Amino acid sequence: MKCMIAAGVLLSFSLQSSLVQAEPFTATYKVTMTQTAAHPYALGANKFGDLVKERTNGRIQLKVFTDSTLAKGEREMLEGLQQGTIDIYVGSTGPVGNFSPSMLIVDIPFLFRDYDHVDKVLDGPIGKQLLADVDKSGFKGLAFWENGFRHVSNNKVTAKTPEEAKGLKLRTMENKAHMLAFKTAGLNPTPMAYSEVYSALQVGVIDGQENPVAVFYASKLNEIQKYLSLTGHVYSPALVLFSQKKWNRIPKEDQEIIAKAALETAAFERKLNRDDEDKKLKEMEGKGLVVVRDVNKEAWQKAMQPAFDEFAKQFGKDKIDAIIQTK
Ligand code: EAX
Repeated sequence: MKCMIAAGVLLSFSLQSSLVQAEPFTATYKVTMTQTAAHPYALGANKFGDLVKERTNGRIQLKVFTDSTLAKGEREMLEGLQQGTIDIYVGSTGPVGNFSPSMLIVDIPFLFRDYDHVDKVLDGPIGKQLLADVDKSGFKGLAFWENGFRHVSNNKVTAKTPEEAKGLKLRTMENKAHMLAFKTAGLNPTPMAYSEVYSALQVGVIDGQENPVAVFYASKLNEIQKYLSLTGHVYSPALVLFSQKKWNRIPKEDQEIIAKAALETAAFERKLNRDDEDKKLKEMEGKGLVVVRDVNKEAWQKAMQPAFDEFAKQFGKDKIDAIIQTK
């Protein structure tokens, strides 16, 4: 009798546990970004979410929160990832070097020559290593997307040369490489969260800012900036990062689906960003923005060279050379 009861208990236990095991994993993750719904980040995140939803039969869904709604800036978003209060980050590498030091190397001015060079480095062994490094800082690095080549804008000068832009109070990201480069070039770099830039420009707390065309256009900075000078002084990669705390709770097969979808979306997001640049510039010119195309890039590069040399000391010239020599 006792034996039969024990067997019955055992049977119901094993039935229960097999029921628990059969329960499918479901989750909804929040994707956070400083950029607007019109920016390639958001369009990329929507596609990323569609792929994940489709490939998990709707078990895993992504919800996109644009315009800094979940945190005021990218640094705060990264802190949220570490704490597990924010799930997914789509943002620039700008502040990531403060958390994962090796990442700062990609933000050195005049390091990347063109988009082809960018793709070769970020999709090759160097990019893969940098992405793996962020996993030591509370993140799970999924993919490099794109923010773009950054250009200086302001209301005062055409900024064809750094001499002309001397003393300009320029908002930068919280990025040591950018701040040092602008300081070396004679400007007055002022780091600030992106969500504060529009109003700071409006009230004149800062004279200008620097960002890729896609950001400038999506945030309508042409409404409050007179000159956009195509300095292209630095390439700004974007990253898709998951909170490691959240990531570790996802079953392995689902992790693979998510990682693959983020990586696949990279080509789509980068293409969107690149294809529309000219069109966006022309449209803003039509509305009165002065796009300064004849910038003296050599003068900007020369003025930032001492900062470049400083980075060579910091990172090791061999690491910088490995990027430059990637063909
Ligand atoms: O990630 O803060 C910035 O200027 C960045 O370019 C932007 O947030 C995109």
